Amino acid sequence: MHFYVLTLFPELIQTVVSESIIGRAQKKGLLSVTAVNIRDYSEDERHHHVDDYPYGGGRGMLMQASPVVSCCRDVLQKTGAGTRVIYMSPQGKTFDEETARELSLEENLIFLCGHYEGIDERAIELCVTDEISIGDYVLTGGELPALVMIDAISRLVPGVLREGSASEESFSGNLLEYPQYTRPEEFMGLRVPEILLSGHHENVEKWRRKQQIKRTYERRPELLSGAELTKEEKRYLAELRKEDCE
Ligand code: 4HQ
Repeated sequence: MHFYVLTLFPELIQTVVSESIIGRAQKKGLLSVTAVNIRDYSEDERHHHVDDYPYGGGRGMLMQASPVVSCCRDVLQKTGAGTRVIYMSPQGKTFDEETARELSLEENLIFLCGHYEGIDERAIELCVTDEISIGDYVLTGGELPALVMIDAISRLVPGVLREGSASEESFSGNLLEYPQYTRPEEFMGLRVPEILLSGHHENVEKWRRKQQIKRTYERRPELLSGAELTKEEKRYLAELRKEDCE
């Protein structure tokens, strides 16, 4: 899997990657992250400017279409014309685990990161295949969202995590995680649930599933419609709902 990040802040990308599990995966040869400096494609040979004032007025500066499109085409020449180009923007579809899974099947991905007030719409029209948001809030640049996506996608690439840990966690299966405990058995008067000390593996698994269902019901009930529950688990959920009505 090869990620290309088109940005005005290439060092920010490289620093985060080198300090994380993604960097370790890169060393193992499982993936690569290449930051491409849009400024290197500036038409302004004197000052390497890549931004200008918006037509029609308004606050701030916009990234110009030309350096963005040149930069993007340069990368597409390497990766192939069919490569998906993702523009990070609050106007996009909200990123989730399903999208991460789908994108993890691609050989190459290009992330376009805007700064200032955004990018000239024509560059988006000409280059972008997917517009994606990481959530309903406004950031100063697309770099952190691109890194969030790269992190979520990378952990799904075989070999990046140890076997099994990517599939069992929150959102695979549409249930939240169960609570976890490590030593000591008692901390500030709070004991580890007795069942976890019992050594009875089957009962532990049942307890954990119930905890997942309870948490999801309490905190993110809208996820439950996408969860696959056994007959017994459905009965437990019905019990929780009934208790709530009382
Ligand atoms: N941006 N999810 C970059 C975001 C954002 C988000 C605002 C994108 C500023 C320049 N991107 N522009 N939320 O807030 O992806």
